[in-house]
Amino acid sequence: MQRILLLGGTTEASALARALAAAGVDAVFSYAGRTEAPVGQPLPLRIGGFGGVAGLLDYLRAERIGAVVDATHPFAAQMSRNAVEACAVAGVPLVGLQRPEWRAQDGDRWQHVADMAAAVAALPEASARVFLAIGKQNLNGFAAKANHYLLRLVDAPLAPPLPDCTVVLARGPFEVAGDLALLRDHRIGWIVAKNAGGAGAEAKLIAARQLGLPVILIERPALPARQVLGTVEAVMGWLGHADLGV
Ligand code: 3Y8
Ligand code: NAP
Repeated sequence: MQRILLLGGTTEASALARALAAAGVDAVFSYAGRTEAPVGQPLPLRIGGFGGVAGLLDYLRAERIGAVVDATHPFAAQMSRNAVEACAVAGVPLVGLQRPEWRAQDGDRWQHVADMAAAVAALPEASARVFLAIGKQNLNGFAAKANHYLLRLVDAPLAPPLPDCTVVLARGPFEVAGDLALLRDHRIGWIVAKNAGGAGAEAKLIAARQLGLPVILIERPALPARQVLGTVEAVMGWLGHADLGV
C-alpha cells in the first residue's frame, strides 16, 4: 500500500486524518509550521515547507507517495499551485478536499471584494471599530485607515500589528455564542473576513447577521484546474479507487 500525503491545516483535513487513521491507511499529515504549536493529529506529522515545487517533488519520490490530498485552506493558494505542478511532473494522483464558499442569506449585509487592498478601500476612513478576522498575514494595509481594529490571532504577535488595535488570542473552530459576545464586548461595527467557507470560521458571519453588522468578504484566490471533492467520504472513495490498496 503506497503512502498518502495529506496537506492539512483545516477542519476538513483533521476530519480526513481521523478517517484515514481509523481505516489504518499509511498516511502522513503535513503542516506548514505557521503556528507555534499546531493541534496534534492521529497520523505521523511533518511540519514546515517542502522547499517549493522542487522540494515537494523530491519529497514525493523519496517517500514513495502514491497520492496527494490537498486539504489546505482555500487561501493557501501557493501550496495548492505547487501541489498541482509537482504531482503532474511526478505522475502522482492529486485531489483537493475543499468546502464550498459561504453564500449570503436573508439578513446578511455582505460586500464582496476581490482582495485585501479592496477590503481596506471598502472600510470607513476613520473611527470605525472593525473586527479583522483574517489572521496575522496581510494586516499592514489596514493601517491606512485610522480605525480601531480587533484582531484574533493564533499566536501572540511580537509587537502590536496595527497602531490602534486590540489583540485576542484564539484558535478556532469558533462558536456563535462566543463570537456574538466578542462583537458586543468590543462594540464592533464592521467585520472583514475571507470567504473561507466551512463551519470552523462561520460563527462570526452568523453573529454579524444577528447583529445586523456589515461584512466585507474577501473572495478566494484563483487556483489551477484540478479535481476537487467536497467531503471526507468522497475522498476515501477516491483513494479506494486510486488503486492504493486503501
Ligand atoms: C497552522 C493549525 C482544525 C483546523 C482548524 C478552518 C477552521 C479553525 C478558522 C477567525 C478566522 C484564519 C486563520 C482560521 C481558521 C480553522 C482551522 C482555521 C481563521 C490553524 C492551524 C494553522 C493555521 C494557520 C492560520 C493562518 C491564518 C489562518 C487564523 C493549528 C489554527 C484567520 C483564516 O499566525 C499565523 O500566521 C496564522 C496563519 C494561516 C491566516 C493568516 O493569513 O494569518 N490559519 N490555523 C497550519 C499549518 O501550519 O499548516 O495551529 O492547529 C487551523 C485552523 N484555522 O484542525 O480543526 O478549517 O478554516 N485560521 C481564515 O479562515 O480567514 C480564523 O478568527 O474568525
Ligand atoms: P500558502 O501561502 O499557500 O503557502 C506558502 C508556503 O507555505 C507554501 O509554498 C509551502 O512552502 C508552505 N505550506 C503551506 N501549506 C503547507 C502545508 N500544509 N504543508 C507544508 N507546507 C505548507 O499557505 P498559507 O496560506 O500560509 O497557509 C499555511 C497553512 O495554514 C496551510 O496548512 C493552510 O491550510 C493553513 N491555513 C491557512 C489559512 C489562510 O487563511 N491562508 C487559513 C486556515 C488554515 P514551500 O513552498 O516551501 O513548500
